[in-house]
Amino acid sequence: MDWIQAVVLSAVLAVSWGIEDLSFPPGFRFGAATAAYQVEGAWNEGGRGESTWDRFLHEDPTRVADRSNGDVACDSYNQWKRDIELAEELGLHFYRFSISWSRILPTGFSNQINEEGAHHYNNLIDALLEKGIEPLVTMYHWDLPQSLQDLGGWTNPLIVDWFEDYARVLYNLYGDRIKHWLTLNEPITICDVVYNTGAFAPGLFSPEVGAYLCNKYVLLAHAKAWRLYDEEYKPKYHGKVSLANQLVWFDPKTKEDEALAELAVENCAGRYSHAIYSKEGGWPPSIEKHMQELSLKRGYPRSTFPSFTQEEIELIRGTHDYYAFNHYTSRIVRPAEEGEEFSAWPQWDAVDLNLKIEKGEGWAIGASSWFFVNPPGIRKQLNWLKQKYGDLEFMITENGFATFEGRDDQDRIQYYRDYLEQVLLAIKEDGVNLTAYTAWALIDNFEWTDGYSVKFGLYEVDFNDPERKRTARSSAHYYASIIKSHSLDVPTTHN
Ligand code: PSG
Repeated sequence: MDWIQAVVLSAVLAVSWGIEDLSFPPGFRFGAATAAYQVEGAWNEGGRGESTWDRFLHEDPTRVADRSNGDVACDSYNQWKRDIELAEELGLHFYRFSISWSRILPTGFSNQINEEGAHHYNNLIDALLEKGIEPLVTMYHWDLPQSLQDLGGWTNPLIVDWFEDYARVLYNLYGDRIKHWLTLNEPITICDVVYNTGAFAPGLFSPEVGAYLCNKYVLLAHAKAWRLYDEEYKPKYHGKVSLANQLVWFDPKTKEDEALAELAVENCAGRYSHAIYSKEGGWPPSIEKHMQELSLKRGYPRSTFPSFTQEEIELIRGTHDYYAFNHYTSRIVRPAEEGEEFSAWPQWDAVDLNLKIEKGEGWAIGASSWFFVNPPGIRKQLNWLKQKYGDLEFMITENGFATFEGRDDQDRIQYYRDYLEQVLLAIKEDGVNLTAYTAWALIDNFEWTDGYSVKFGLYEVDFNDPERKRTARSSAHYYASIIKSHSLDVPTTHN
């Protein structure tokens, strides 16, 4: 065959079977993640204040499937050295963890810094750096100080300032050593999951008002924390600050459903991206219009979906140094049929969108009720973001698979392989500037309302053992071999 045929053939092969060169670009980085409430335990040790998740689960244990809570969790507050050993074993370039707000500021406010808590994260950060592992810090992964919740939490506009004060404390304590910050983990969970269902702490149900107030204040809180860093800390520390969005991908069921699927993507991704990353700022116009009309239809005399002032639009616009997102799953979108209940993500806004989301045919499922496997979704999501917001630096800050018990987790290996292949395609075929990938999670942990029954860890944790012994799963060996060879061209048989 001549060279033209050879080029055509290799292009066809690349498209139909993935790519031949399975190596990651030089400089591409691999990490793994956890979050404070899910792993630390020690809920009342070392001067830590009460958080919303403590209160929520102490008040009513039936809120979690197995009636468990994060009081002890993986005991990582005491066993952080062991966690770092695991990170080292995997060969991680970075470890993403979150800081417990009430461990640093027991009153929620920065009038009083808990030295013991501050010391804990100093130890963790220094020990990681000693091993050459970058600490990537999430400032807020859902464990709000209860004291601030008592004042209205994310529906009180003053939280924008409280969060900025907390961010300042963190920048002062750790800014000299942290190069990547995430202000907030998953605004969609902080606001929409919380107020649409009441299933997450603080257990309030206010989908038509509370969720929307929260939508606005999380964006302002992020923006203020970003600007504070940009003005006062970036000149000396040169770090980067972003937030981690949770993005579910939506595919249209048929060609006719494309506009509907686009609306679903905008409702999930655009809701917390447009204000920050788009050129014009503010809410995505299609979503703002829909929400305002919806409020009036619901009988409110004015829209319950808060608009932004021009000043607020300017405050939020451009507050990013990279685009970070967590991605696990996809949905198929079609119009709801006569008499059929609507569904969306976030759920509450499905009303009037005439929209139904469901599992795609042939998609595998994970151990969590929401977990549908569709690897091409991650590539489409990256392309959508690039097309919408430009050629940004992207980082995947969570991706991983939910299983039940078992150490030889071939299904998790398959998930990582297939999603990482799509990641490679996005980088190599589509030219997406993706610089990092994070596995959720380093270790099994408290999986919110699923408790300890659903496992995400590369390492198994024995929750019956007072020492919370950690043991590598097959997927840990697999992930380590990918990192070591900097390529997906490694055997998937590991045990
Ligand atoms: C992520 C994605 C969905 C639901 C929940 C999450 N989804 O697509 O429907 S939560 C997210 C979180 C972390 C969790 C992890 C696994 O940041 O704390 O443990 O993913 O659920």
